[in-house]
Amino acid sequence: MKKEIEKLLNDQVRYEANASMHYLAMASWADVHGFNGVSDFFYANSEEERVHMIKLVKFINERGGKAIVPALEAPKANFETLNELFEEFLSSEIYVTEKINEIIFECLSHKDYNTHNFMQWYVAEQLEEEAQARTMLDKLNIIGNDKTGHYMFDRDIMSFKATSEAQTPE
Ligand code: OFO
Repeated sequence: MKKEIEKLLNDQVRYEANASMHYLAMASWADVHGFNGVSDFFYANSEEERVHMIKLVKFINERGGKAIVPALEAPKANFETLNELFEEFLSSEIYVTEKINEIIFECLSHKDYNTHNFMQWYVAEQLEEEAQARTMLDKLNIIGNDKTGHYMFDRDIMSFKATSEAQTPE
């Protein structure tokens, strides 16, 4: 594996690890504020990001590179509103998508078609996650400051997730 690609993949390990910790902090905030559905949603997302990170670590090592387990900064722990939480979720996903696109670009310019192929899974995953974050933020924007609306959003969030997954084209 080319050193440039190995470096980008190791950077990606850090972004996935950061997303995992970021979502863990969001889950914990929701947990202590009584939003149990939102908290379950972010605990599950934190776990998913950890899986994405491990997949990259294994790939780098299998291809003769050396995966680096990164040191991380503490994630933001306090949020004012559910909207703020989901705005951060969407911007985190948009950021990760940009980073994945950079890897795809470099894979093509270095003719690394194996890594390009491997990264297609991440491209599809980002499409789904960004769409999901947008749907949830749209719902919260409709709800505004209505407490009953927040209660119902929290109750229904896992079914939104299931629905958006079912709607994702193969
Ligand atoms: Fe790793 O899937 Fe989004 O960030």
